[in-house]
Amino acid sequence: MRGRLVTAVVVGISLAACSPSSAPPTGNYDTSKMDLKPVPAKVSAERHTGAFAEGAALSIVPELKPLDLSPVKTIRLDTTHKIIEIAPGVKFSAWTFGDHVPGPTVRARVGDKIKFSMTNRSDEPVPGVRLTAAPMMHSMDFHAAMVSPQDKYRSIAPGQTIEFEFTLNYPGIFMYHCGTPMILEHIASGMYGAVIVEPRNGYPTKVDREYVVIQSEFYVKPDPGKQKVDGAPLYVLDTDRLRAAQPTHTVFNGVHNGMVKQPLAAKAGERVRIHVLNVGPSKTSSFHIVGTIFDRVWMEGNPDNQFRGMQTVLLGSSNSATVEFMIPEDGSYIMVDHHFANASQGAIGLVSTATKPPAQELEHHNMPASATPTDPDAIAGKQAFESKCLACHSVGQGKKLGPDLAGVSKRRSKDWLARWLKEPEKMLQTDADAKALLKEFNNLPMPNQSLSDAEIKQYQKYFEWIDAQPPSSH
Ligand code: HEC
Ligand SMILES: [Cu+2]
Repeated sequence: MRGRLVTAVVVGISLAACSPSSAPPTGNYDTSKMDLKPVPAKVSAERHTGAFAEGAALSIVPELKPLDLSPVKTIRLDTTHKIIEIAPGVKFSAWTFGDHVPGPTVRARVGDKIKFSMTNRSDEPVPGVRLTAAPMMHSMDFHAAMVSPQDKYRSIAPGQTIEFEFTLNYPGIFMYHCGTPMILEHIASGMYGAVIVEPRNGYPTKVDREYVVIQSEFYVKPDPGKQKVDGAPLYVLDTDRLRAAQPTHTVFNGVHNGMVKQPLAAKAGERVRIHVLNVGPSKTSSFHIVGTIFDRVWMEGNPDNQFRGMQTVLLGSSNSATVEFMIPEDGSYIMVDHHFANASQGAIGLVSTATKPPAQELEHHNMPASATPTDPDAIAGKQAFESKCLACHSVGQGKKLGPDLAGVSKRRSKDWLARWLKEPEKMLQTDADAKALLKEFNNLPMPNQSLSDAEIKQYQKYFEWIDAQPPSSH
């Protein structure tokens, strides 16, 4: 997908010394040398009309461009209201920075100055679907900055522009987000991103690949006003679920199972660095990668906060970590929030050595378009399967994270399947066939899908219908 990415700056002495305890600190923590005298912000009625995101230091997740060496980084992130697809068929009325969710990643290093500007363009139609939420006030809060929030992070009205600048004093991965009340609603609507600040002299290690993974929650419900997008229901923020901290989707980089469909590429023997930010707004992340161990973990993205040999990193809301690990052999290494209730809501992705992503055809129906069940239960089962199960299963296209389910109604009894769908975790403890399956699938337990008996019946009807099709159709 792209050339090898090698961190350009390597400090000879810290490499030679190798152990962080004998290496000089990578941050310069002398506060007398920090910029603690920012200039006042400027708010104007000038409306910017060009691109919604501008600046050489920006990249779109999961990509991370190499460091732009200029000491002053001019960036623009305008706010928009637009409809984004957070899961197959779930079109959500979002609020954005730079017209992306998550917003573009800023990459810079300690000592750099960020010259930031933002026009509130929430009143403009954006390309694509024109049906968007009402315009409103927005603001920008950079965790990477040390400035007066009342001055720099103030809310601006649609059509207004705010400009301010700040110097990066500490290395790390810092969240940015909208700080306009209700902040919870602005974050849950999509207004967040990351600033990655390298140590002044670069990182102490070299890597072959570098990526950004941002975890966040969505809380959505079908629009009570019954608005539609391309014939499908429009989804809007569910403020009851939001306040109860009960997300409907927990995702990496803005899309349910997004990096299962498009895995992060790597090769056997390579060293990979991932900058992980947990946005929340309300859940923790237990970030884990099945099949490898984090050689180094830099909490909050600062190499001075180093752990070695970790299996999982616990990140509260707005916490971050840079993780580095080796890819031991060919395979698909599964990134999950090891709090599996979150993983089953979509916080799953792959780092894969397969040139052809294993799950490329996810969007497409597995059966010819003409083959559609007629039984209402089987139809409901098919639809539910396509939105909830396709991330891990195919029908007739081979293994993914879980088995190919073609033939499953023949190789398992009705009763076995019903018990499995109801309580896979219990079956994995008690049933020999389930245990064997778990072993075959890299000890990744299928998360309990919290299915009702009625839903289980629908899946079973769908599986039975598949297995009744003539073999040529799948
Ligand atoms: C996060 C990935 C994941 C999701 C999502 C998932 N499964 Fe699974 N499933 C697995 C894995 C992995 C196995 C293999 C057993 C194990 O390792 O626990 C499995 C096993 C199964 C089996 C047994 C297959 C066999 O050959 O006996 C069935 C049936 C099944 N899943 C159905 C479903 C259905 C229906 C859904 C959607 C409601 C679903 N799964 C969602 C990962 C998943
Ligand atoms: Cu906002």
